[in-house]
Amino acid sequence: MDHILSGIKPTGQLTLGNYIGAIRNFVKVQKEGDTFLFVADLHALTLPIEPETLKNNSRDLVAFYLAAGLDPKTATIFLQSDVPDHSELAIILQNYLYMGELSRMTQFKDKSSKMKEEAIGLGLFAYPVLMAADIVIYDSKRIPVGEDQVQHVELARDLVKRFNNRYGDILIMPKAEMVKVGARIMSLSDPTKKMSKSDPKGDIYLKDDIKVIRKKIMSAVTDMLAKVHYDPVNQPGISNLMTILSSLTGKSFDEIEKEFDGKGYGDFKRAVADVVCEEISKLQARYNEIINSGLVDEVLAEGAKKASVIASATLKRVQKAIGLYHK
Ligand code: ATP
Ligand code: LTN
Repeated sequence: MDHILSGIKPTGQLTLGNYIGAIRNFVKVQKEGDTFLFVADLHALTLPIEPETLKNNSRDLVAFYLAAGLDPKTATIFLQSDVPDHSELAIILQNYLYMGELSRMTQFKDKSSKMKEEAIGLGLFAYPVLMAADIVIYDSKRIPVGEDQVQHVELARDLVKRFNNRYGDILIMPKAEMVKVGARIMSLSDPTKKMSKSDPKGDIYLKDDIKVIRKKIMSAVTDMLAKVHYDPVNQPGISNLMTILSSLTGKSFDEIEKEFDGKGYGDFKRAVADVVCEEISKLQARYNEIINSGLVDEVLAEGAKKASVIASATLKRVQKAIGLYHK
């Protein structure tokens, strides 16, 4: 069975983008292989975060994984920091990724461009090294992610090629996969920018009050063209709402265009709001049952045990291959 792996960093409140681009897809694919889903808490440290916030976000993320339908009997759910082998492997792998390629990563450029040089941590720069370690340590073949993370998976592929050329067939080649519709949900207030949890403008949070969500959708930025039509260049706002609607209902863009032919944006936005609010209400109801039930800690303890078995075997294999004595 193929190994499937992904993670989300607990940097903030989960957004509708995280849900559509990542979590819902995890739920869909979990039965198609041996699935490993983790909370990338070490990655969350790459930008300043309060200890309490990190803790709460991590717990929340697991509760949302479960609320969305991830089954701990099917998928191994754990905290990255509970399996220290990731970090040990990253220390080794950092020697096979280079400054030039790391500095070309879009995420690094985006995040560091807003910072003073003196404040850019090494962890932010080396982010893809740890991410590559996360991936290869489970012999993962399929990596379901949103569009913004594909570049990091591509870099992990370069690393595997480089490493295997030097040492033989030691690491498994991973491949990123994205949902067909919704791999890049845009901000509702600026539909040329990605919706992301560290940028509160135009986000829909999974924990938002349902009334607030409705309001946000009803006031989403659109255009003057008065036509529900999929055209991300000229109608980015409408196209983004169509993407959200299509991904949650399974309706094609054609069907949506026909359904709203001759209708105003108000009607269209109401329809989008109805669907999003229904989906998130259900999610919140399950989340509320889970968050204080003790289930999160049970799942994490079990998950770390299962993950460690595979992680330590891969780490040994790598250590041996590169000539670490005594391994
Ligand atoms: P941050 O703002 O802290 O960088 P983020 O909201 O971009 O965080 P990540 O933790 O980087 O989220 O991503 C978790 C997963 O969700 C990844 O697979 C990522 O590609 C996906 N994802 C994030 N934002 C979106 C989006 N707007 N549309 C679709 N998928 C997304
Ligand atoms: N960088 C990812 C989180 C992440 C990840 C991974 C995803 C860390 N390690 C390994 C897939 C595979 C993000 O969502 N920002």
